[in-house]
Amino acid sequence: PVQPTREDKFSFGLWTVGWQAQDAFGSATRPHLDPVEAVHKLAELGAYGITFHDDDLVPFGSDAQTRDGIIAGFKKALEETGLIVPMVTTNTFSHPVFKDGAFTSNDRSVRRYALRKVLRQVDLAAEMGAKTFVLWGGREGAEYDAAKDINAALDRYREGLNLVAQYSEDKGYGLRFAIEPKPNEPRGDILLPTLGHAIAFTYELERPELFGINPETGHEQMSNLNFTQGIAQALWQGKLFHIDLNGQHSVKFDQDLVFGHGDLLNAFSLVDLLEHGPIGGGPKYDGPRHFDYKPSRTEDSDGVWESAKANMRMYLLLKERAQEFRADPAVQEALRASKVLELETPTLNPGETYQDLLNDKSAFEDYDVDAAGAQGYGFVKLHQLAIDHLLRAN
Ligand code: GLT
Ligand code: MN
Ligand code: MN
Ligand code: MN
Repeated sequence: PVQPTREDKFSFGLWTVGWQAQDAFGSATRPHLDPVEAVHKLAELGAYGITFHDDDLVPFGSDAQTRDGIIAGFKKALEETGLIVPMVTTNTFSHPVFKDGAFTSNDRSVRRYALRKVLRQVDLAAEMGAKTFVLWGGREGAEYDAAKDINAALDRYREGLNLVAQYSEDKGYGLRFAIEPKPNEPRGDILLPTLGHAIAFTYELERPELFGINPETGHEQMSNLNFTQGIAQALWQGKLFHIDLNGQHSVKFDQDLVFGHGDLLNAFSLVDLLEHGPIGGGPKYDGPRHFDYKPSRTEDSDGVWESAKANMRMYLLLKERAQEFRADPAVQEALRASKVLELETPTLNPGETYQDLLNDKSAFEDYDVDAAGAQGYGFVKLHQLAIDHLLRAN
């Protein structure tokens, strides 16, 4: 049962398994990974998809002939393995030209260059059959308050995203765009730092229905937020277009650990939500289970593939535990006792008005607030049942 299959919809960024482990303090510890080899290896391990930035596949600055050759070789590997490309994205953060941002650089010529780079990748997304286009604005931000006019930067961010969506629509590509939030790193502060900021921003765009989000576990946890709760809200708002799964231990640098190797309890509730939807019913996520992690710098290439496997294994193990949790009669009983399912019932009766509510003495004048205040909700018992399932202690 913990053997991944295509139906599990597991996908990996080329930049994840391909990361050579250069960090701010040290150089690469692993050799370059050929994208063609990555395709074959991921297919062998049971993934169904691979995603990439333009520069992950075709080195920055390659000439047209080199680019065409690499893309053709990559496509051939996809055909041979049946792996698909559900999502692509653009690197608008590595080259020094982007050091003050891409769509929101103070330098207008940089913004125009960034738009051209993204439009070229939109074409490739369509060519590869991708459905989702991710935009992580890692350099859109500042270290110094006086250095960035946030009002103008948000105007330019909006201008850029509107243009990209217009282009895709005019070409008939049918892409959906997913903004990926992150609070900081590499910039001191990044624009659209949390999923809440990003969702709100999509409603300021010309075509809000084309824009959703691609939240990453660790990025929300870097802000000390509850990832499962954020995902539940994104689903509720119809904005969960894609997801980046990984592991993080609370508030520190972006760890990009294997999924579940950080906050395990939150990973359990997340898988339960993704697989089963809200406990009382509601919108479910049907997209790729995309891992955006970094194989630790200590690992050699065997360790890279072990860690790729670990992501899928963690997800499937948590899925099993969550299935048992939902099916357990003791859990059903605890949910009832905790009134969790009572939250589905609207607060007013059908057709009831505020006047009816004002006339209802049982709701206020005769209401026994002391009795209601004294009741226990039994949440700890419910939570312990979840942990018992997680630890297989039932
Ligand atoms: C970069 C970032 C990730 C994003 C990638 C998409 S790039 O690796 O750290 O979180 O998902 O641009
Ligand atoms: Mn990510
Ligand atoms: Mn990250
Ligand atoms: Mn990352």
